[in-house]
Amino acid sequence: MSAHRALLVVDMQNDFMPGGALAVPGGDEIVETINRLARRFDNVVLTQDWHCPGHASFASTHPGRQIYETFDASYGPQILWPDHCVMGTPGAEFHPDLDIPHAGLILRKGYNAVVDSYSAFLEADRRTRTGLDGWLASRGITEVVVCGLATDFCVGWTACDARHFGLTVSVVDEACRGIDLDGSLERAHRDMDKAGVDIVTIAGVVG
Ligand code: VGL
Ligand code: ZN
Repeated sequence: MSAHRALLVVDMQNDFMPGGALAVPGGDEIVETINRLARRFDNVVLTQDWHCPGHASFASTHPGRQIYETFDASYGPQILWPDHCVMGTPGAEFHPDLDIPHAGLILRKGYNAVVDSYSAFLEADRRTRTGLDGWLASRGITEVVVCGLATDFCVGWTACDARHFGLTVSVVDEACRGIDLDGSLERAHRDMDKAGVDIVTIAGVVG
């Protein structure tokens, strides 16, 4: 355990589990792994994808658009997703077996109707901060370990942005699962590598 280190558990929500609105293959397989991992951390942050109905990242919001198409949003390319993690719905709740009562912060993101936020640090406009950088800094945390869903979207963007804010960052690959849309998993690994994110095993993290 280290007081300067936090575990970021990304988007372990029902809609990203098999049978959910935006299912990530094997998403449910990592719940127990993450519960065990979290017991080794004093500082744990849970993130929660949290969209309003009619969110800009939903294909259903854009007449004539299809799911998984890329849409030219004001802030850049936006993949259009099935409606998912709508605030206050069961799909937005955490997996019922996620058991991390000592988590100190639940950070919601993506609640701005017109801007998505894969990253737990910066919204998709790449300017609006969620406040997580300040929360970590004010608690003296300089190192984050990232796990959860999905490797190639919210985990990858969160890990790269954590580097951008000067943190030491590792991603526990076996405690993540990806969506893999048009090569997105390979691209995420390339981006993380370039950003200086370490890909580690559980043994490598908890020793
Ligand atoms: C995510 C797509 C849309 C994720 C969230 O948690 O990786 N992916 N919203
Ligand atoms: Zn989302």
